[in-house]
Amino acid sequence: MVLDKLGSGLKETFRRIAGLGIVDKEAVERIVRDLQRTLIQSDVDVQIVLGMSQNIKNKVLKEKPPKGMTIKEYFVKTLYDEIINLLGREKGKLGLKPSRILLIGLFGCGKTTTCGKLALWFKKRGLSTALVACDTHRAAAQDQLKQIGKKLDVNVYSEGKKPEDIAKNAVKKAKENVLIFDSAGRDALDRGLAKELKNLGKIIKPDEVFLVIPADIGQAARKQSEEFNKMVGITGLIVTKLDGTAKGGGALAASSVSGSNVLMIGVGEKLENFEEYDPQRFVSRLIGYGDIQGLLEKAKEAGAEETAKKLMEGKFTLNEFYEQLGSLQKMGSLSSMMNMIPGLSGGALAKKLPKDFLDVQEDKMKRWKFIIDSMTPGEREEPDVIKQSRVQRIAKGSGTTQAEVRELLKNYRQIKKVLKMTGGGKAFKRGPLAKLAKQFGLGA
Ligand SMILES: Nc1nc2c(ncn2[C@@H]2O[C@H](COP(=O)(O)OP(=O)(O)O)[C@@H](O)[C@H]2O)c(=O)[nH]1
Ligand SMILES: [Mg+2]
Repeated sequence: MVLDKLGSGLKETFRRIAGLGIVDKEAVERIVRDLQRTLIQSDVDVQIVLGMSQNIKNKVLKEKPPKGMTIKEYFVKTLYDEIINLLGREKGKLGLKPSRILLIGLFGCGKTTTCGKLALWFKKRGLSTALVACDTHRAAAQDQLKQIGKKLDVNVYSEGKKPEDIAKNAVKKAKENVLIFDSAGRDALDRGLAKELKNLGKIIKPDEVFLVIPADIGQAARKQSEEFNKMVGITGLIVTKLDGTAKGGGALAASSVSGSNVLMIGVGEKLENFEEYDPQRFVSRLIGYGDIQGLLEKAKEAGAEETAKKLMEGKFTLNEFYEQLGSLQKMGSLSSMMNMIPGLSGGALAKKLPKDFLDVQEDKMKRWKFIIDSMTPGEREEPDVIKQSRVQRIAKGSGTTQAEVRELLKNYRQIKKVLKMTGGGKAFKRGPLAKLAKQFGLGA
């Protein structure tokens, strides 16, 4: 499988998010550290990893999730989007028209094989195609291409001694719509290779010059792509051997910041193992978007479960309220739970929940906790006893204002009222909530 390790590492990260009780700063940072490890093992450049980590933290910890999304879902979505962003820019598209294509790259990167893959690609799509064997450096190179041509039943032009002559002859003779030129590699992009490729370019006048990059060079793909582009000019990248390396993620991430677009990927030695590169599709296959959807569903249930438990007990004092403050998304889940209750059209009850409460900011939650901490156990159990003089005392003791204490009490009462309207604990045994409770494994 392509990028096995990266895929399983990322899946694990998503699973961890789904399993989170509370999505707070510490949890986000812990998960981002896991993610960093996974990416660095895949040879993604450290600077890129750090930039991505910062993006994720900023979004999840500082931005408000879009409406109707819990913070956990938002975390999952943010991570998913960032991975797509990391691994690619745009979807690769190989034009299906008469064209001359020159493949370049270092020794063993997969040029000759990719020539065959391209020929098959065009042939399958109805374009007459031929190969041109311009690699005269390695003795067996032309034979290799001829064998591929034979397999595909396409012409292979090889007449001439020097690469330039072979190209010239082919351009003159060939009638095929698509001409694919193989070229020689080197250990490094030296001046000899640059000169040879420039000369070939002058004769061929290629519509496309594709640099072939093997995924196993990881993050070095960036430098290689930039060097080739500067010296000879390229129109796109083909990343090969994605099937056989743990560094593929690094190679794709590096390619995506190199300024050239990855058009095609090689995912095996066979000529059929060749695909257009669509980062979005690639990532959804890598991680399994179906799996992610499932995780999102689970995340929702996990949050709702504890709230449901409390409701079942029919108890909702400031102590329960305090516990719920521990996690934003739980109250978000409460509102989505309300929405699910049959007979409460359009989530009418959810609408009655103080909107403020559902969007409580982390900072506010902290202050509310201080306030409740300053109350006596009796006040927490029986908040109705909190009158003006107590409000004053509590505000002073918690370092907050009286308005804040009153705001908290108001929110608490509103939520309690909503819970009463749903029948509280009793409704879980009979009535509309029973079905829901069962779904959470809480029903009788
Ligand atoms: N696993 C795998 N091997 C590949 C892929 N592309 C090329 N190869 C192998 O890489 C080796 C070098 O390929 P070749 O086309 O001769 O490279 P060249 O020197 O650039 O022409 C060969 O053994 C190919 O079978 C690929 O996508 N996946
Ligand atoms: Mg070759």
